Amino acid sequence: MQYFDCDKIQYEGPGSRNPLSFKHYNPDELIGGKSMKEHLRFAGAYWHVMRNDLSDPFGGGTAQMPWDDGSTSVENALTRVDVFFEFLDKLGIEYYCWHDRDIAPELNDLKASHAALDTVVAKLKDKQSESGVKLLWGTACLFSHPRYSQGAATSPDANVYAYAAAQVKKAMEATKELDGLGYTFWGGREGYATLLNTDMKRELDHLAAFFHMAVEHAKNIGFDGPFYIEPKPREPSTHQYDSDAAACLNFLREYDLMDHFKLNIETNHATLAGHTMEHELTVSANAGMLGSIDANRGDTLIGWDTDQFPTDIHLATQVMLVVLEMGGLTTGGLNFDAKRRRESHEPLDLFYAHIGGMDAFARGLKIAHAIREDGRLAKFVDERYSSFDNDIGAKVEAGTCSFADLEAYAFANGEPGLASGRQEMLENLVNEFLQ
Ligand code: XUL
Ligand code: CO
Repeated sequence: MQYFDCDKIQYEGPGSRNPLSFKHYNPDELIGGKSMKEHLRFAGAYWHVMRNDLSDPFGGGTAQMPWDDGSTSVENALTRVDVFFEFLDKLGIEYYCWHDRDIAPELNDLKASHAALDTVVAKLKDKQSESGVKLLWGTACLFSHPRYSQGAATSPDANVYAYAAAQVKKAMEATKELDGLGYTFWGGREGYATLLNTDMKRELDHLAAFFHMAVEHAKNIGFDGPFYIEPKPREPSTHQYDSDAAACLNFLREYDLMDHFKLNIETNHATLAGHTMEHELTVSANAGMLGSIDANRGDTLIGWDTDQFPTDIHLATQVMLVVLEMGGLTTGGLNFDAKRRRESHEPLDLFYAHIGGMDAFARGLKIAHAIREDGRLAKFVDERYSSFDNDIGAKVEAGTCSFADLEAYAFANGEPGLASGRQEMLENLVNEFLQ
């Protein structure tokens, strides 16, 4: 049984005019001694590929999903597994991510939901071993059900908190069962709408306690992959606690969780936070905490999380510059947390969307590698800070001088002859490689 009306997508090179081919993503091509697929570690998002019906606040779903009977039955969930693995195979995507409720239905009571999850996980396990596909990360959906409308691990209600913990415990066990490489917390409703009804300190203490219990449970079940926190500043909450990379790092440091967590940085979340993606990636990488990436993009004309496919080659280049600089992704990958536009409702649109994202990142990788090989950009930055390499600057970096030393130096040195930052020249340099 074939669910998608296309063959396996092949690399045909930049000259191809076949929209169902890769023009740049050539999985085994070596870039700097490592294959493209090892650099990029693409992952498919179960929630967007299989469960997103493309509804929006103004209208219902448009997506054609002929394989889906629309029910919450376990049989329907099992069929989706076949569809999803055919999809991954045809695109040559080797990793995937899920929320518990994407892969299996939420039923009337928690035990029944757990049992449904077990059934689907058993099938996923078979499919993984047949295909070699790996689970990049699992997560629990702690934001759709009305019980979580006021938060999960930051709910004011301990009964909701316990329910969320039970769900995460089970989702971690499912992740472990599937040899998942990581486990993600996106704090869907972990935030607030108004401080008038919110005890922020208590909520954050509860969230930290929740994470510490997750760390303890990981030890109990032998799950050694990292936990990821995925920052996002708003939507659905007015203010979300994990608002950006710096806020997450501060939280993890404050509550002594740095050793067990890394960050999963998403492009459209970065821009909602008023940052560029490369800013968020750099903040994370500088702290040794860049774990994984949710690859998508926003729309400058729309102020919310549009989760569009990343087709911007300049943006992909910026991302890959940071990834290459930190020595590559290890447990993490590039997860397409991205959805088609509502108008792109045919199953084949899922292919065009992912082909575009994969090709954009393949180009970004090649360009970023070329920029690094060329070396002019890095050399400029090195030279820009070279006054900190010797003399007074070196003493500052070594922590061996005082304000008095600096004052004496400034008296003797006179007015500094500051060099240009050369932003435009460097933008032109990057554009040389984007041809
Ligand atoms: C929501 C979002 C999530 C997380 C996983 O904006 O990005 O899909 O990636 O819960
Ligand atoms: Co995401």
